[in-house]
Amino acid sequence: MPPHGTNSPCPAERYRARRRLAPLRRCERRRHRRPARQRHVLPRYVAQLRRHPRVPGRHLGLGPHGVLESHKQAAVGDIDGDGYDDVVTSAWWGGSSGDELGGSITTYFGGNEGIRTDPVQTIHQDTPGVPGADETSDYFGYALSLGDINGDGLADAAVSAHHESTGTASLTGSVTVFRGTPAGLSTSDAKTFQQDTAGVPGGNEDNDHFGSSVRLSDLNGDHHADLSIGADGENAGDGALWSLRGSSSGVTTKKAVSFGASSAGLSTSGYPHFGEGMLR
Ligand SMILES: [Ca+2]
Ligand SMILES: [Ca+2]
Ligand SMILES: [Ca+2]
Ligand SMILES: [Ca+2]
Repeated sequence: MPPHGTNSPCPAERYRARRRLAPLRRCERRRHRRPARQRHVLPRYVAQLRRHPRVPGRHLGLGPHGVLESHKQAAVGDIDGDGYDDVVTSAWWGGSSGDELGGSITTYFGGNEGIRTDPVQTIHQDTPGVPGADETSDYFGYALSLGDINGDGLADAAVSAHHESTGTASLTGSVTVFRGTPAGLSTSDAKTFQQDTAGVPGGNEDNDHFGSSVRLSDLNGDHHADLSIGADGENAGDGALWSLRGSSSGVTTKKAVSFGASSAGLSTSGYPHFGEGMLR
């Protein structure tokens, strides 16, 4: 039998011949034989990809070998409000470029052709406006979340440095909040929260690891993302969670609450590390 797709009758033609129906017109034969031609569509498309780099995922976005600098943490949200989700990654072990000691986060904007692999900005604790200082093993970016805290439609960011030491409290931890703007995450009005921050329950102690997990989500339905913070080292490894409310002026400590493993009904024998992780 000659190969299908040349002059051999297609199934529709054979059916009509058996039923003694009028033969297909030329355009109808062409349409019915299309499945045979489609066998060449994929190789042709691949060839076009090789010839023309200006395709989604290549010219502006991720190509087959495109890699965003990251380790463990990444968050997605529309930071600049253009309708395309953006990506923030973290390199909390010591920075993506090697010149940050305590970790950094990097923002990549999305567009109609995918995520742009050229970074918009990299932020660490020595970036002007960011509270604190860039020190070895702060683990800035260890936990990361995006959500619209102030309700302006632009995603804001919560970033923890859960090994931050403050005063005499070693590895007590902190969480910094950045406002989303059309130019990226604003550092001029960044705010850092710790257990010693006025209005936050608890106090800074060694090995609290405040910020072992963070999550921005609207818990009370007022269209402002609220900030949940875990501290897996609280009370010698029992762990605890904090909830700080979002508002039009950002995260507020008004009505902030915290609860530990025992108040959640969990056994505190051993080291439960309540708040070590958080559902995304
Ligand atoms: Ca965007
Ligand atoms: Ca620091
Ligand atoms: Ca916002
Ligand atoms: Ca809320």
